[in-house]
Amino acid sequence: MKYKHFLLLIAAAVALPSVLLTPGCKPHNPVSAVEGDAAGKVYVAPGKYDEFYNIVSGGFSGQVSVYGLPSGRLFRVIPVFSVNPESGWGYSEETKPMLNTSHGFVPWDDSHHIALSTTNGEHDGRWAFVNGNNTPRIARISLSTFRTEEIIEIPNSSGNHSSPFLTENSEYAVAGTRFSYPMDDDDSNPDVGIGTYKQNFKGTVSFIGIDKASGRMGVSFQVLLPGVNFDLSRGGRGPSKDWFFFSCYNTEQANTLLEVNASQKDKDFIMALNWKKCEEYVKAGKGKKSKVSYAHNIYDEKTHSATSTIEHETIVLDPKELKDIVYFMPCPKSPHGCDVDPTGEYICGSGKLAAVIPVFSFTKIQKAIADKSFEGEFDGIPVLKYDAVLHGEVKKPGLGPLHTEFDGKGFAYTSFFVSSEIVKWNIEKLEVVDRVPTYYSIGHLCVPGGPTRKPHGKYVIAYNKITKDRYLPTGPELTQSAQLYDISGDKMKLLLDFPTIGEPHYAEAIPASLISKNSVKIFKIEDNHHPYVAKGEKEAKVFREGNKVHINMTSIRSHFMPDNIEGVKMGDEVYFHVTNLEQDWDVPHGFAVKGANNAELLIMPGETATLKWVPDRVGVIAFYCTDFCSALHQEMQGYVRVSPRGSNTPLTFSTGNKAEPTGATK
Ligand code: K7E
Ligand code: CUA
Repeated sequence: MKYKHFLLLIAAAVALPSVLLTPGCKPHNPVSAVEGDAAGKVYVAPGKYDEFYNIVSGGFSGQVSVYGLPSGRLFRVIPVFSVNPESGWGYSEETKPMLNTSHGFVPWDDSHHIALSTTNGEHDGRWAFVNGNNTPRIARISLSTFRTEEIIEIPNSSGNHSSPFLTENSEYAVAGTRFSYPMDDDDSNPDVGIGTYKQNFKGTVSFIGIDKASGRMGVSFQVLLPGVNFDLSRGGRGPSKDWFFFSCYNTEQANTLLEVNASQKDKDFIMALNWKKCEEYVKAGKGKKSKVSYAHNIYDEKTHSATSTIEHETIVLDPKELKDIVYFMPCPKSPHGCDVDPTGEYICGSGKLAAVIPVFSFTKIQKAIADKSFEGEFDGIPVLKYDAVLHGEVKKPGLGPLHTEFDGKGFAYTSFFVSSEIVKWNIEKLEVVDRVPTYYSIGHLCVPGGPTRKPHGKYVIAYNKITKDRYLPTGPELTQSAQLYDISGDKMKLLLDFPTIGEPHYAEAIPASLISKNSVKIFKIEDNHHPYVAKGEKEAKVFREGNKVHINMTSIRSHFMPDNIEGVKMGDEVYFHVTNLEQDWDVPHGFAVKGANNAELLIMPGETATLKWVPDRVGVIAFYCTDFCSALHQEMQGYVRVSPRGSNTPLTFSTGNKAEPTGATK
């Protein structure tokens, strides 16, 4: 809800009419808002499937959630930047390295934007990318396993907000600094006065290369920029595919009370950046090496384990020297969204405090650059003339525009936070053709395929910041809310409210047919190369390495092998490496041991996962399967005997031995 107070105060500061001070507070009658056969349009009968996956950022939850459309049913929460004890994400030994950073283990982040991979500007159903704002990172999620496969930290950055938007063929994901800061090229953040913003603070945008075959990411190059706030971005497409566009605010370069001091100028900027040219300059050796340190974390499906490597170098381009890579375009006022239409010709800026929506023309931008139609420079970067690059302005569209999506039929849909509505307008003619209220104060919105060359259309979904009276009250904290509108006709029609997890910011929706056919059902046990795997019960074993006790354990309906372990002593570190031997879809086993101060394990068929446990008392401790896997799930249990330090209880293990446990020790 961060914009609420911001906009309220700003509204006061710029003396907008006081009617604006209560965004979305006017109670609408929720019943009268829906008409006709709305229920029939969202009803997905039992046993039937939804038409779209809706992949939604979790905001301050740090995760990503997956819903079906049109039903709004929640299918999955994918752990990304935040630990998730439910599945052991960030707690199991295999996944801990995924949350490593140059600051050490960071168990949380703030994720705002989803980018689904595209080929030729169209959804290809391979990966979802999502940004971590706070400790700058980008994560890549596989859309066949719905798991996070890779997380890369962004060096020379603070507040990774304009991220992880993609180029047309997913060559790069971008990462722009929201918070500029004093930056030296040896990765130091020097100890200078905060008041020296104008002299010392810098921004960067980074291009994170994505390998076509594997999806592996790497920091390809960074562009050093003036100290302003980079907010949002979009890659060009079609004719503009070599370019990237970023909205910039705080061109006042204020370092305090930004709500007032960064709202002084009538126009800030949209930055146009030619990434193809940058690529050429990097190849020609025009970049400078910068010493940095950033974590690069990869989850390997073969070993079911992640590794984290700290990398030490990036290449930085300086547009003060390389004059033809970056241009600023004036954009009214404090722009947030910066969205490119499906043709790639039009770039829409959404000035949070602007009374118009400016639409820029890519053709005109190219001409203005060729003609050197500059009104001056900002910190060494040429500023193009507003009139020379403008296609036109949508007049009086609403209040507090944030984001724009497209339906591929020549219409744009812009979210308005302050006037709490979605406004549909004609891109060519710049005319408003329809508006609907949102309940309340919409942030992002999503048209399926909206940011691609070929939108799938059909719906627009609003992700609202304020829920108020929409659901049964649950104390001071209410669920966040999404709303589904039908856009198949001339007029938008509200169909459905559905609650969401965390604070959704951007989301994408993609036809289910592009993803469901590739969904992984099991991991093949013969392909499991985990160092502590037991590929069958005969391979189960317990062995000691100093004070570490490794238990290579198997689980299958409905027992563990072994289920009786003796010879663990106080002072030992116990590693339960549990392999789920099932080769059947949807038969996970869980694992929990009393007093474990981290999490459970939830192990998929064919997978191995490890829980570290340091016993804190002598005795016989139970462990059990946490996932109701079979009729005899309640029988799926075992015991570990913990003896005093220095005792001579031999290390033994067994399953099904009614007498004394026996078994080889290593
Ligand atoms: Cu508008 Cu972080 Cu994309 Cu949220 S941002 S609303
Ligand atoms: Cu295995 Cu319950």
